[in-house]
Amino acid sequence: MSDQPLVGIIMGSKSDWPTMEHAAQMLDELGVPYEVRVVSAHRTPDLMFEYAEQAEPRGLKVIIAGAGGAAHLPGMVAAKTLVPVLGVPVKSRALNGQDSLLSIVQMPGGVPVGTLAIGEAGAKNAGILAAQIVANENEAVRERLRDWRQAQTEAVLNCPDPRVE
Ligand code: RP5
Repeated sequence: MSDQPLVGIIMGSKSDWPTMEHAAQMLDELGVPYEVRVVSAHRTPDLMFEYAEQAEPRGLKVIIAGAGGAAHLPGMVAAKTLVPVLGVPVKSRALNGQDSLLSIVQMPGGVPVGTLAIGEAGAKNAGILAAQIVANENEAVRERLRDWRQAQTEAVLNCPDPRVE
């Protein structure tokens, strides 16, 4: 596979990275090329629109957008591109990410954002879901996803006693 990024991971602030790196880790594990950028809806609005407009011509197949608090980034990017946008609500300091979740999930009909869970699990699942979207046109990624799922299942089945590490 070429190194041309197929997934764009963007986030509103550097402070979102400890959450969003879980999406990147999944894409590393599944061998999906991606790029990572800080793109803020509020602090760099012009960059946000440019990123969204250029996503499709640059060959991105999925955008994972993480943001916290007044989390407008995923929705505003979705408004400017047909590339599917997965939104990750980052756990905010004030409201534990409930504000982020509601900001991202309550899109008006007609402009969808696929919203994941708050925090690390959401970022991890966004990485897996992005790989699944890429796998629709990429058999190698599909095979790696199949193996990864199988390994996850076996890890549970092989260790049914919760007291054993
Ligand atoms: C949002 O504001 C970011 O996505 C981040 O989660 C939150 C706080 O940003 P910082 O003040 O840490 O830069 O735009």
